[in-house]
Amino acid sequence: MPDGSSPVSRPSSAMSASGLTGVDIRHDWTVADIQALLDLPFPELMFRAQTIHRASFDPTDIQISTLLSIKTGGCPEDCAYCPQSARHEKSVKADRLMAVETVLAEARKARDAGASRFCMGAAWRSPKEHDLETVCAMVEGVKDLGLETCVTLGMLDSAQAGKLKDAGLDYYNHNLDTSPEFYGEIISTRTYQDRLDTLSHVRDAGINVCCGGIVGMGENETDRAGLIAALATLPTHPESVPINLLVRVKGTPLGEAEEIDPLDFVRMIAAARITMPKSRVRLAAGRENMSDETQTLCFLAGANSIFYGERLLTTPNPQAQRDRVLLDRLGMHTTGIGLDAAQA
Ligand code: SAM
Ligand code: DTB
Ligand code: SF4
Repeated sequence: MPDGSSPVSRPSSAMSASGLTGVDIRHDWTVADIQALLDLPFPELMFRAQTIHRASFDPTDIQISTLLSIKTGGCPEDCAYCPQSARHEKSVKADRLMAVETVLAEARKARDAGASRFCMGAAWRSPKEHDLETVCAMVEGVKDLGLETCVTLGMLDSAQAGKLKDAGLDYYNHNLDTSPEFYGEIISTRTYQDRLDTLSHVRDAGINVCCGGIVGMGENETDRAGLIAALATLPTHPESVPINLLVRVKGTPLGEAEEIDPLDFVRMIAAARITMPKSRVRLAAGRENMSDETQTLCFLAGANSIFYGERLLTTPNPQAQRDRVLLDRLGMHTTGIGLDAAQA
């Protein structure tokens, strides 16, 4: 334990001096602090995560986002986990940017199925000006349908972030992916600092930040703590924090990565919840092969958002029906346009 302010000796934020329901937002988390959290006995970690979760959120509430790949494959970057990189042995077929109308038809379907946010992803290093105009038209159209909008297009400069803001964009997804130390093992074509720069351009433009990472890429526990520390020490915590379990795609360098202990994944969710008390923590990719029981533990650890709909970008996600049954079994409900209303 590093010092007296370690997570173990520190009072839980919901019981802190700021009052019973006061939430203490810290930006000074160290890797050692997070490592101490990850090492807590499981019941203690879960208790802390739940206490903090309940101080800011209804624990039965889940926000749902639906993803669409608006420009698939052919990406020049070399992210070792990604099936869309043109540098891997078997990458997915490259498509052109979708037409605005096609995207809007998909967004309408997502809205009618109950999603509150529509996230559009493009396999780009960064958007070209002409393509950015098309994406801005998509953002405007999706907003007109009453959905929140999110896009993930790679690196942005501040002028590009400003254009997306002017189009009405609500969230920009750009992940740190892993710790600064492990990052170089996974991606060589852009730096950690490039990612931090994009995040600050997005933040400065007044767009909400969606930023998280991936677990299960061969990183060690210190790297996992390092990812959470990097997220929780951003000048403002991301509003959304997607924690992805690596989807192992054959033909990518991480296609045969070793499976991780599901309880270690739950620990990462809990650490994200404890360190970023007001953020929506998303149980993101990797649910397709996750048991209902592991997903339930993630919700108990403070995850309160999921990707909903049978596809992520290029890989499968649980069928909507499976998610509805699970949430129903747990007595949980969704925010925004309720599933029940959407099904009625
Ligand atoms: N090209 C853009 C970029 O990388 O910023 C946007 C799309 S990219 C697919 C968005 C994020 O998806 C990545 O940063 C990564 O965190 C996540 N991702 C990609 N492939 C994944 C996989 N196989 N398993 C889990 N997450 C993955
Ligand atoms: C995020 O953190 N996870 C999503 C979203 N942001 C863009 C992407 C997951 C992709 C999983 C692999 C695929 O379907 O291609
Ligand atoms: Fe390209 Fe994004 Fe995939 Fe990296 S994660 S290869 S940047 S699509």
